[in-house]
Amino acid sequence: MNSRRDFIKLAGIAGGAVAATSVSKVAMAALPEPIIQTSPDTMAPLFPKTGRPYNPVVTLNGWTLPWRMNQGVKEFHLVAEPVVREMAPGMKAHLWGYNGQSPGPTIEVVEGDQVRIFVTNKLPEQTSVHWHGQRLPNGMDGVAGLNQPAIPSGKTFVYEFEAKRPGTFMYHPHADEMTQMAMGMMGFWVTHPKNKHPLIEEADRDYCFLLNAYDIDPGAYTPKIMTMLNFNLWTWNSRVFPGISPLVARKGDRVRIRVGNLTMTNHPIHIHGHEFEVTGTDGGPTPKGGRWPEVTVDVAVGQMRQMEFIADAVGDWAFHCHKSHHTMNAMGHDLPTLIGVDHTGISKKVHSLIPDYMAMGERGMADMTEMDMPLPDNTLPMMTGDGPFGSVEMGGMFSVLKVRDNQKPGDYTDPGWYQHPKGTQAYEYTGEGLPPAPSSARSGPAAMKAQNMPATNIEVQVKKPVGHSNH
Ligand SMILES: [Cu+2]
Repeated sequence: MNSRRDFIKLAGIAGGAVAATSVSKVAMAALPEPIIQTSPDTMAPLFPKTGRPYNPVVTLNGWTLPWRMNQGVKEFHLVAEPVVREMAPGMKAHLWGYNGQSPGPTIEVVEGDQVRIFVTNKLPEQTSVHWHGQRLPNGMDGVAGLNQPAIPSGKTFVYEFEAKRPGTFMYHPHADEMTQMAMGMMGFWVTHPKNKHPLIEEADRDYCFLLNAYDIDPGAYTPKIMTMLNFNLWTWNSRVFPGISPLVARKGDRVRIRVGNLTMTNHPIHIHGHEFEVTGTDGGPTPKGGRWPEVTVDVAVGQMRQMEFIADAVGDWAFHCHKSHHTMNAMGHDLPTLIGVDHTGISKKVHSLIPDYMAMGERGMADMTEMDMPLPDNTLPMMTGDGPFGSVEMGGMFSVLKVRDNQKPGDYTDPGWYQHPKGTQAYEYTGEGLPPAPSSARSGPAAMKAQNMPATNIEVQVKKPVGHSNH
């Protein structure tokens, strides 16, 4: 939780005039000085100094954009620009984003706020910003060519509208969208309710992040923008495990987690140790009759979901996408399955030709975490993460919900590993007298008689075509 300097810089100018390039169509306003954030840390929530009060959100490995109040209008300044994003310690990506980071900063406002957003384009190509889920005048909707001319390189456009409904939203370009979203241009938007809302509870902890994905070859820095499905970095706010901050809560807290999906596939987001309800989407708060307990919610492309639960179970609980390939980093997909294949001798022979050769996956892939495999510069191990009991064997879209009795309200710092009370942890059995473990190898009943059955069971050896793309 550092790098608050830029916030202070803004506090110093709030309410005062700033000498900057003027925007002809907004006569009363000089541009608010852009605030840039270069740290990938999770920043402390930004409590509003002006306007209506609310309990702010915490953007996972991100931050909230400060504003200035100008005659009752909240003014923000977004700068679309190339950025360097650390995806996890050891790997940096050259992305496009806003104000120094990908994703861009979270914009937080209150229902009924009049909002003015200056968007300066420092990209090498034109852009625009679409305000996903907002009710606004058609000309503010941001679809280049349809609602407005695209913002040329080097120019600043102004968007202005009232934040009409409370809820969970996002923003992203609607100009050369495929390229610009593959490069990381997106951000979160939260509109808090103006008054006590019958369908919106007050949360003690309110987290938000976007699901995104990149295809960056090991050793490279720039995403391959033509990739449609076969991404190799499945990210939350352009971070992969173990670079994703834990979600911290005090026992008994009401926790809200807001998630939006801007990848090219769905993500079943799964929590351990708790059940949540989906209390809202980008369409608004979910009516009470449409809520039920879940431990996994599928977030489809272009959707947003708000999960809510009482963090009543202390511990370190995994929180992740349930697609097992999405909790891996930088993996190649073109490897054959080698479980059960005996490599004895082969490795040695190949090794004499290729010194770095390693046979992988003979017993599964967990060996990967123990291999001292030489990695190219600027990539991450496929599965990693040192937990208190060894490697967590994860990557990608994975984090930990840390619930503690003594976590102070408003404290988002990592409390370290959970200390299990004696007798509450799985352990190795070394005693005698195991209960019987019957196993079934019988064939099941058949609905119909099969024709041309082989005389005896044969083991089927399937050679799959290389490369799969249907995640
Ligand atoms: Cu996923």
